[in-house]
Amino acid sequence: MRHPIARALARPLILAAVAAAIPLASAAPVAADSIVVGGFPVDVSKAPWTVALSSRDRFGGTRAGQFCGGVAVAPTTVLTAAHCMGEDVLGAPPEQVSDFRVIAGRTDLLSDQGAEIAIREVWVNPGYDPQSNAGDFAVLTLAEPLPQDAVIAMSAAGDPAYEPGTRATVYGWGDVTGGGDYVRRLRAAYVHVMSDARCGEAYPGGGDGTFLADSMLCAGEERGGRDACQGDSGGPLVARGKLVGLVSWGSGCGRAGQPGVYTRVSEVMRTLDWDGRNAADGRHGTA
Ligand code: 4AZ
Repeated sequence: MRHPIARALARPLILAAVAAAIPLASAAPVAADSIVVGGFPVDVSKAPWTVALSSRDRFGGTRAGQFCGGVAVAPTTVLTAAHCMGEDVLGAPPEQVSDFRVIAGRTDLLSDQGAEIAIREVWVNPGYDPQSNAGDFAVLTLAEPLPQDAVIAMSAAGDPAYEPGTRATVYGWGDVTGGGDYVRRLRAAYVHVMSDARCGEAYPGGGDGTFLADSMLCAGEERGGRDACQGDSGGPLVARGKLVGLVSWGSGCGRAGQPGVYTRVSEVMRTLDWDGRNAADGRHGTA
């Protein structure tokens, strides 16, 4: 079952359970090796625009408070999932989470690599629909800029990166098994962009959710095995060197015939009136 509300409710509970069960974490070596799901370790220097969202007050310090992913698209602009900003996740409106930070340039959450940057403004897409999960994105404005080489360009509508079959990579610190096994170190997984027709078949509506091609994009493997999972939400899906998706939802993780569903970045650009000229300093249609 992948209704957004249930997922948002489940996340903090699962993270709390993991925090309480640290000694057991090492009791699942098979799960930890097997796989973001089906992935491999990656150094953040290979994907410097991948950031972690953190609140130690809310999620505890065992994994530096990481609860979602994000992606820098300009020095002071980070995109994430709207559902990561829900009160059911954060316990309060995001502006009231006083230790809410973006962690940038850090592979191992428990290292002191990179920087923890305060958030000056949170803008949740007013078109986000928590029932359907359409429009699942939010814009964070950072209090201090990231280096220009730590940002990634967004892929506009019509870019060949959206063509079905294109190889893409998803990044995150989320669950590696679907069983609540959150990791300390950044991981990546190779997946393929799927056709809207195929995705509509996978999620025709009902219990597993509805694929809406205007605002969503699917990626995965026909046989399953490689996917984003809980805790990866808001993080980047990259194809042909550009951002095409933000981790949003899916039925389980890595299941055959149940690809990961991503926020379609061309739709984010359209909503923000983002045309590349404003990319350098993060000005967008909402400023
Ligand atoms: C989640 O709950 C979630 N397999 C994110 C991505 C996927 C499933 C669930 C895709 O945040």
